[in-house]
Amino acid sequence: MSITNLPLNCVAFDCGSSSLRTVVGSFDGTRVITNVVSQVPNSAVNVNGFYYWDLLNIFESLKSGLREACSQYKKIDSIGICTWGVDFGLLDSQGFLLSNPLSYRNAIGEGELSTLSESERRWMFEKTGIQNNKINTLYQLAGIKRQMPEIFGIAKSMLMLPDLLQYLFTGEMVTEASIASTTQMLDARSKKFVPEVLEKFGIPQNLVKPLRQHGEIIGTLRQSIADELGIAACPVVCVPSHDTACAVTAVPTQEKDFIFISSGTWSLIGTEMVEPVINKSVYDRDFANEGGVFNTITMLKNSTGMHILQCIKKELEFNGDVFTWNDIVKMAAEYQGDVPVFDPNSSRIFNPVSMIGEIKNLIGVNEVNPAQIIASAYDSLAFSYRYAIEQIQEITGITYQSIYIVGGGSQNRYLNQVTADFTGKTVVSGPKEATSLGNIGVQLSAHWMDFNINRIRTMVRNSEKIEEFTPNAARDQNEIEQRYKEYKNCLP
Ligand code: LFR
Repeated sequence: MSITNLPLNCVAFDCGSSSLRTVVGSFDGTRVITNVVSQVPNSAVNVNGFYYWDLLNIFESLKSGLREACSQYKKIDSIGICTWGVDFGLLDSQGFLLSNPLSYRNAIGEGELSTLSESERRWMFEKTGIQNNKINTLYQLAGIKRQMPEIFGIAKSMLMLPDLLQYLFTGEMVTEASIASTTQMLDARSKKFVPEVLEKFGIPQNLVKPLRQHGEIIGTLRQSIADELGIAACPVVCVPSHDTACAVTAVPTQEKDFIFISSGTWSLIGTEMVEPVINKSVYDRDFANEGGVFNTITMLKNSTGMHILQCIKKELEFNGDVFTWNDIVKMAAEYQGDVPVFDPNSSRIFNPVSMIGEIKNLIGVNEVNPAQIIASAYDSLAFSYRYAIEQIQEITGITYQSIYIVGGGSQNRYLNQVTADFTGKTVVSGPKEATSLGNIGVQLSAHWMDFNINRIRTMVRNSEKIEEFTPNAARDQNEIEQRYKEYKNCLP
């Protein structure tokens, strides 16, 4: 493809566990203007004890997002799809979907992981570079094999969610390294599936699909969909289809060594590397060498993020009251009382019936004061960031000066300031549309070979509002240190 017909309009589908977004990026040769043409809520549906993703609704929502994009822009040059990690669909030999994809919030993988001995866990990390997390595709697949043997028995293909959506849009069954790394079946060094790992869990080798490179064309929009939407069929590009990898692509820096926090439902705290680091130091600290853009590695900690606040907000709204995110932040900012801290990664708040109730128990208070719960949640998140960043510095031996917070959560100015205060580092926040910008940036590399990572990041910096937060010198340092100690005492 060539970059002759500017502006180029790229559609990025950004599917998150709480919203499905269609974003158009219009690139004029220097800057990109993003426009969210559609955003609809997403959530897992509980059926008979299992949480499922409503794939048909997701697909329909993306199609109507595309229809809207076409009606606003007339010419669409390409499409890229990304979603959250680890979840997948199983298909039979004819390519029919066998069930709605399960959600990683099910406990199905937990039992499988818990049967592994310490040496097996180490072996898994050594083979893949990925931390042993119960949500990883591999453990979910092993759980399906045990609990849903009939479905597993006739499955001939496993497609990760973005791969599955790409298949529905183009008919091509492929995968790519960033999303495939979240399976814990890929070797972070060679970016190839590890036969011994699949074998160990009885996963057929041909269940997984061939990998494509970022910037390659995966296929063309099915003619039937183009006809249905009344648009011209356009190419679908292989982008980092894991949302975290896309978000890191759009970190607005030219530094080689930097800390990122991709802030959304999860907070992914890490640094970008050329090669994976697969050693005891990383294993002991529970970091993962996930696949990044253009064969880089995002060495990161999977940490709880806005999920806590999303659950609190839902609970506060249960009786029909409405709280905006500004209301939530204001409650924390204005709260004057005691702010106890807790471990945001406690298994007790992974998928609780009542988030507020569990936090109340974790911080050991008798009365529920929503402002206190929210302030505790924000401070605990900021301490969890500091802790993870210290661990990264121990692993790499580098002292980082700034923290780049990208994604929807980067708009939370209150949390940005607390993070700067608790870490003593400058927080650079934005862009909020990092995932879509990364997706669009890699699509541009399909149109224009010279569009490498530096150019993508320069384009982001040229296009987006970036804000800086420096540590507030007026805050009592002794008090921060004392509370950080209390935070560390809560950790397992
Ligand atoms: C963030 C994310 C994380 C992944 C989690 C579950 O949206 O993709 O990277 O660990 O969701 O898939």
